[in-house]
Amino acid sequence: HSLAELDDRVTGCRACPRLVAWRESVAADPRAAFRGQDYWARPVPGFGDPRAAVAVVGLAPAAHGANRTGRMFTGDRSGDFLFAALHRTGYADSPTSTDRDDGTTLTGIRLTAPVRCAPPQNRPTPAERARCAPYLARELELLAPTLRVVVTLGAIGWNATLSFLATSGRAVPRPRPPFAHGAELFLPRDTGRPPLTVLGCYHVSPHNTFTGRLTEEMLDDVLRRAGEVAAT
Ligand code: DU
Repeated sequence: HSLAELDDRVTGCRACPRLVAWRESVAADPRAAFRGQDYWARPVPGFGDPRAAVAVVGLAPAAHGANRTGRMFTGDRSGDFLFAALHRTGYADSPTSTDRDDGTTLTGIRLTAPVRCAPPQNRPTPAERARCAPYLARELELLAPTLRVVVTLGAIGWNATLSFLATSGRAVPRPRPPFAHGAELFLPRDTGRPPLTVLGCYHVSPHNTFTGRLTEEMLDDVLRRAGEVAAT
């Protein structure tokens, strides 16, 4: 099936009782600034170009961010930092993404995550991650004809991506290379599949961006590197 069909399946998922309860309880108790808004309160599908050469794999929706707006990396400070960078580096036609109907589009890149529901304390359990993993796997398979680079934001995205690639028969080294900012894992062409590069980048959360652990320049460099690799 298609990405649109996958998005529909993701959006209707109720597989994890704890996450269903959490995403709905957050919606029932909106932040003061968002009072009166209808929270999305459902799993969040990927967003962006269905023929992307680059995928960005984050962690999970934020309770008052993507769980509110229904679009990946939209409605919180992590997303603001990422979309500004996507605009500076030419992937986004707008420096902001505020809600799922704002008309913002991405070219050459698609944003996704290994977990689609906002988890309590931003911490999905291993069982929740395992139940959600097939959605990322299917999304990356559907993107495979055009995909050349996966930018992983943080160790969870890195590990989820490497797990998928190893399971799908790609030559992921053992032991697995650990996540690091600036890490690059190159997987050569095999059995007709084009080469694929995985890039590690610190997550765009305020925890990293407010402290200067991840600067605008560092993120722009990773996104430009992704474009450069995708073009080779
Ligand atoms: O309706 P649609 O053309 O399938 O687009 C759905 C959604 O994806 C829309 O909000 C724009 C976004 N999108 C994008 O960002 N880049 C593309 O190349 C195509 C669609």
